[in-house]
Amino acid sequence: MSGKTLFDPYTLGPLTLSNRIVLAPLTRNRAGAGFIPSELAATYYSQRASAGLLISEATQISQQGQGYQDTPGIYTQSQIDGWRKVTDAVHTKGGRIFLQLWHVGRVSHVDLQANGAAPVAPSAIRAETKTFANNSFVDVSEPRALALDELPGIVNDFRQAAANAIAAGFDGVEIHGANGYLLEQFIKDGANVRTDAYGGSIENRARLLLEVTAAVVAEIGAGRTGVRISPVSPANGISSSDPQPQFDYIADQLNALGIVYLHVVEGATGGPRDVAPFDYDALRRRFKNTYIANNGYDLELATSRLDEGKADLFAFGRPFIANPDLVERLKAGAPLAAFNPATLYGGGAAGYTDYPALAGTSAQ
Ligand code: 8OZ
Repeated sequence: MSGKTLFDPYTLGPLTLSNRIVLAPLTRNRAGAGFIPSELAATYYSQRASAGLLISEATQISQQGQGYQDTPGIYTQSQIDGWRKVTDAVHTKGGRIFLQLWHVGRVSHVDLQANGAAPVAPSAIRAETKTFANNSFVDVSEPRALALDELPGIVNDFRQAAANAIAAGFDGVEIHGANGYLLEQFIKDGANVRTDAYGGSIENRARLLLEVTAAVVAEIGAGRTGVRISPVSPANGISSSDPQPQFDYIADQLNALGIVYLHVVEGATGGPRDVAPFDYDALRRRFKNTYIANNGYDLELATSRLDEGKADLFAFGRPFIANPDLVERLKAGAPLAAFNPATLYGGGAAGYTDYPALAGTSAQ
């Protein structure tokens, strides 16, 4: 027994977190015109501010990086101003919040792209997945392969978005390298058949993620930069023939860049943890800074993994939707409310900001 509990403070780079429970990024599709976070977003995040760290919903770094209807961006001044209301509300409650930086790559639809252009990808291979556009679920569009000379522009969009996040008052950023989106499309050979310096070998396929991470670190500092990965998740029609050596290499390289945390979706995103063999403990040992574990955790599993030293922080996603005071409920052994799937994506306050806290807790 280590004696540590989930409810003890934790030092994350320059920040002191009040506990080891993290709000996982959750897409809620409630941004307003101009892809600006809604006024309700400030309420939603501040209701959950008793988590040690909040990670925002995935937020596109450019119009090209958008793949779903009504998701927020971080590439215009109005979006920065909208997010400022969120960060102020969270900080007023004593919370800490990172922004998740997102480029969907091929998981998009021509109706979400400028002038109806094709979405971009490492290779012109359409994903077997659907997205939500024009108020309905639709197949994603056929992508076009990015030219080599377009990649510096994407790295720069991530860098600028990180600067914008700091301007909006975020405590740091998380680079979305998971769930079948652009950076993972480069990493995994099911989506990347390039023959240039960004395809083929493990090193080449990791290159874009590592260049993006280095650019973000140079812009805002390693102590404010985290990365999320999902080594064996099949999310959004992605596949990999060699996840263990691929992600062992990535963990080593991210370690060398000095980033503050590695956030790992263990298993299939939102699904079974044992979807494919993978040695997460090996990643944890290679990466020397904070390891955030995610996917299907409950208090019992998180407590035992903490006790075994297998992770430092634990990200809870779905349990936070209907339990804004999840930290207090877990601590008290109180029952957890179930969320309504019908109000998960899109809409207004219903199913977003109207889940009550238990009487007497800080999330009220
Ligand atoms: C659910 C619906 C839309 C997007 C992810 C950003 O899986 C997402 C997402 C989740 O990382």
